[in-house]
Amino acid sequence: MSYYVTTPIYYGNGEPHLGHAYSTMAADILARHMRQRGEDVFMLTGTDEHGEPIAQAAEREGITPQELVDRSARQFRDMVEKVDSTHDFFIRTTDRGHIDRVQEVVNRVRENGYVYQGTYEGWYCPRCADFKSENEIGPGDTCLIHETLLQREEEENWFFKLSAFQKPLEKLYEENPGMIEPDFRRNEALAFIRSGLRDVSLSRAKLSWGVPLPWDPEQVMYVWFDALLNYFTALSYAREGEDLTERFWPASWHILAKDILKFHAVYWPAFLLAAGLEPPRRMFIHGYLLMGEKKMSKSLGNVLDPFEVIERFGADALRYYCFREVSFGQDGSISTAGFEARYETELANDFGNLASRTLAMVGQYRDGVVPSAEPDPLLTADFDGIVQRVSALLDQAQIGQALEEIWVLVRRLNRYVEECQPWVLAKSEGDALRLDQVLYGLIEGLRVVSILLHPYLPNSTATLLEALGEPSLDLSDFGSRPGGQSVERIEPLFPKL
Ligand code: ME8
Repeated sequence: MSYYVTTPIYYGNGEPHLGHAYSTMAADILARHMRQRGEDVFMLTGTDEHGEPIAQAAEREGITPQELVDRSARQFRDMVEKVDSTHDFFIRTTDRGHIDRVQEVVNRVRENGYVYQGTYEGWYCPRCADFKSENEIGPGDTCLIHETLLQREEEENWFFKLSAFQKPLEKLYEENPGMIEPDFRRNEALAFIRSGLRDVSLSRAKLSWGVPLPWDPEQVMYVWFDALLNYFTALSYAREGEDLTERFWPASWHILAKDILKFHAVYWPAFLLAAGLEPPRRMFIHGYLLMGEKKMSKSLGNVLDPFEVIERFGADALRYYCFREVSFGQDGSISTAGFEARYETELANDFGNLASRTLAMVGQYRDGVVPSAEPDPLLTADFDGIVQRVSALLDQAQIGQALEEIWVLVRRLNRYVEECQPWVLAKSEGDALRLDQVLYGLIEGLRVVSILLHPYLPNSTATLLEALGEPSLDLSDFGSRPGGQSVERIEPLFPKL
């Protein structure tokens, strides 16, 4: 099966912060898990590099927009690499391949009769890059999101007949209830659509930093259409000399936060339908990482720098913490104190110690060779169906719940050590077979959870699996590997801070 997962493309005038890292890590966890299942996976992340705010930021700095986005793309690329994202392509909307494909698609939309010329008059927020409807305007003609003054705009440009898609979109979401997750976001999107869709500008006349309309190069594409199309265009040029569209379109999942729900749930499928293309299968709308009560955002200046966090805790800890602390789909507060607490109690103690202790005991009592034994029925029962449960949850992009399922077993293995007290069994020859069984069960349990945890903790699980003599990342049931392997002791996986 082919599996295609995307993140939003991040604004090329911003600096990466943990909120951006969050979406990319989420998509990466899904991608890694699906690869473990042997699926044909493509993951996409990247930067959104056109539009007015970028042109303005460049002007303020006295550099060209291209220079600005080159710098920003470097920072984002660096960030996604630091969080150990295994994306298959990093798209930039200034890529020639993207621009060419956008022009092709917009031509199709026009040929299909969904484009006309008109006069736009209304309120516009350059920071949202969004034309505001009546219910989106705050007191004193301000943007409800940025609390800044809106601009009154009047210009001749090209319109997209969004109104023609009101019924088709209603039908699409009614017939595909799982298309937007969580469910309350689907309801929000449907309510917006049912309240009536008005046509929207497809182009801007006063801007030059964008994709020119093929039939009227004086105008550039409205940046949201240009940006949304990245999910589609990337497939056409990500691999030189190969078009992956047939293989991967429509996307399995778009991952994004609620701030851009409207664009993804309304404009995006409408535009695809207008071009005669298939809409995406599903989108998952996650919440915000908050600092205290506030959204972490560049304009509020309360951002956690992922580079600093990784420097201190490591990428694994960051990936783990974000999906453990915050329920995926909801808003949730994060803090340095919270990082420290989970790092110590869960990563260092629950998981790291379990691994060190188990390997040390096999070293001490069995010369470093995993004993062959019948799996302990107590553990077999607890592990029963875990691979299926985690897979089913990740099929629904339930990243936090899947992690919780796995962690229950990490805790179970810790209790098992306490219950069985291998150090007592080791004292009497008569308990040798039981000790074999206990050590086998611990190693086997560690192996199964490490494989399942791999998408979350790619580095530490790779170290551990190597020490366990397990070369494969394929999902595997408890008890399916017989003993006999040599195992090695390891340094603490999560050293004390
Ligand atoms: O909106 N918590 O780009 P952007 C969680 N270019 N996620 C967060 C977050 C937070 N505090 N802050 C940002 C754009 N994000 C457009 C997108 S897509 C075709 C174009 C994540 O740089 C989250 O995924 O403002 C959010 O939707 C995205 O970054 C917005 O990134």
